[in-house]
Amino acid sequence: MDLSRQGSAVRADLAEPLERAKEATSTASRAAEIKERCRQLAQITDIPGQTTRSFLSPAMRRCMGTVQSWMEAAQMSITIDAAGNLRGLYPGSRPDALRLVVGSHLDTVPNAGAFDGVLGVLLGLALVESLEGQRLSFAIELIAFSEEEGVRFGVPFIGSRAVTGQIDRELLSTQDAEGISVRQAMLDFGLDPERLPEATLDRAAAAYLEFHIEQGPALESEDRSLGVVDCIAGQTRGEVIFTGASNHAGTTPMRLRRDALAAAAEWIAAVERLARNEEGLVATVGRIEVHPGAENVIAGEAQASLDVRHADDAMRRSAVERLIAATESIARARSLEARWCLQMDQVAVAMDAQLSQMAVDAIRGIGLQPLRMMSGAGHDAMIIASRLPSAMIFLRSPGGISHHPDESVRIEDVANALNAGLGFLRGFHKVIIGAHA
Ligand code: HGY
Ligand code: MN
Ligand code: MN
Repeated sequence: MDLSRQGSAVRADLAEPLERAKEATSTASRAAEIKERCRQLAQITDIPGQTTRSFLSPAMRRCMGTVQSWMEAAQMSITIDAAGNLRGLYPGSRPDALRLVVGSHLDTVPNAGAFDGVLGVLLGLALVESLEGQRLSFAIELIAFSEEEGVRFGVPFIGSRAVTGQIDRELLSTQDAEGISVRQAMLDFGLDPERLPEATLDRAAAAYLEFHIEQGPALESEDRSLGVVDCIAGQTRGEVIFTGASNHAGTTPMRLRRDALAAAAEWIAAVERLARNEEGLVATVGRIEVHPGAENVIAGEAQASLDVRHADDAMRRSAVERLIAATESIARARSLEARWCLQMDQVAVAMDAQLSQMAVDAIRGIGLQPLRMMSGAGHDAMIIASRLPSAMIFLRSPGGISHHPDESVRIEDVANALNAGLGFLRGFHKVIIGAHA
C-alpha cells in the first residue's frame, strides 16, 4: 500500500478540512478579536465612564490613532482626508485595479454602545487581515468615517458627504453649541477644508459594502444571524422653537402665562400620538432645551429636536408637515410664537440589487439564510449610494438594543459576517474577472 501516495492523498484530503478548520478557527478567533477591539475603542471617550466620541474631538483623534495602527499592521497605506475620514488602502494585483470600498463610522451618540459603526470598520479590517497579504483582482479601501451621527453639529453624515462631494458652504458654516463652525473644527483638528474636493471618491471606486449591527429587534425575533438591507428609511431632522414669556412661577396666574415648555410638552405628546397612528412611521423628540431653565421661572423658550422616519418619503414629509402645523396651532392657542428649523431631509435609499444579491449568495454560501429587510436606522451607505452601488449586511442586535451601553453583538454572528464577507470578496472577484474577460 503506497502510504506516501496515500499519505500525500491523506495529507491532501486533510489539507482541505485543515484549510477549512484553519479558516473556521481563525474566523472564530478573529471574531473574538473584533469584539474585543470594539470594547477597547469604546473606552476611548470624550466623557469618562461612558462611550461618547464626537466629530473631530480629542477622543476621536485617539481612536483614529488606534485604528490606524491596526490598519498599518494589515499592510494598508493610510490617508486622513480633509473631513477627518481615516482611509486605509489595500492594493489589488494591478495598480489600476478597481476598488471595493468597505466602511462605517467611528463617531458615536452620547453614552453609546460599543458596536454602532465601529463594528463595521473592524469587520472590514478583519477581511483585509484574513487575506494575509494575498492580492485580489481588486483593491480594498477601508474608510472609518469621522462623523455619521450628527451629534456635534446637528447635521449627520459629514464623513460620507465629504467622500461623495456633498459638503457645501452652508454645511461648513454650521455651528456647534460653542459657536465653532464645521470649517473651524476641521482647521482646529489640523485639516484643510480647502482640500475637501480631494476626499471625493475617484473613478476606480466601484462598489461599497457596509457591515452594521441591525440596531433593532427583527433579526433576533426571526432567529437570524445576518440580514441584507433592501432599503434605508428616509429621515427628516429639525428643531422646533416655542417662544413665550418668562415670568415668576409663584405670582403669575395660570390664565396669564405664555409657557413655552408647556406648549412644547403638548406638541411632544402630539408627535407621539401621530406616529403611533401611522404604520411604518417613527417620530422622536430626543432633546429639549429650556430657557431660562430654573425651577421657579416659567419657561420663555423651549427648543425641541424632531427626528421623523419612514420608508416612504411622501408619508414622511406629510407627517412632518402635519407636525409643523401642530406647532403653529398650539402656539396660537397659547399666544406664543413657534419656529421650525429644518436640518436635514434625507430621502429613503434603496441598496443596489446586484450587490445585495452577492451578499445574499455569500451568506447562503456559509449555510445561512439572510433576512431581507428595511433599515430604520440611517447609515453611511445611504450617502455613498449616491455615488456607488452599495450593499449592507446586518448583524443581529441582542435585545434589539442600540444607542445604549447595553448594545451588543454575538461572536458567532461576527464570525458569520466575516465568513460571509470572505464569500462576498470571492463573488466580487468573479464579477471583476468577468469584467476583464
Ligand atoms: O440615527 C441613526 O439612524 C444612525 O444610528 N445614525
Ligand atoms: Mn448610530
Ligand atoms: Mn451607525
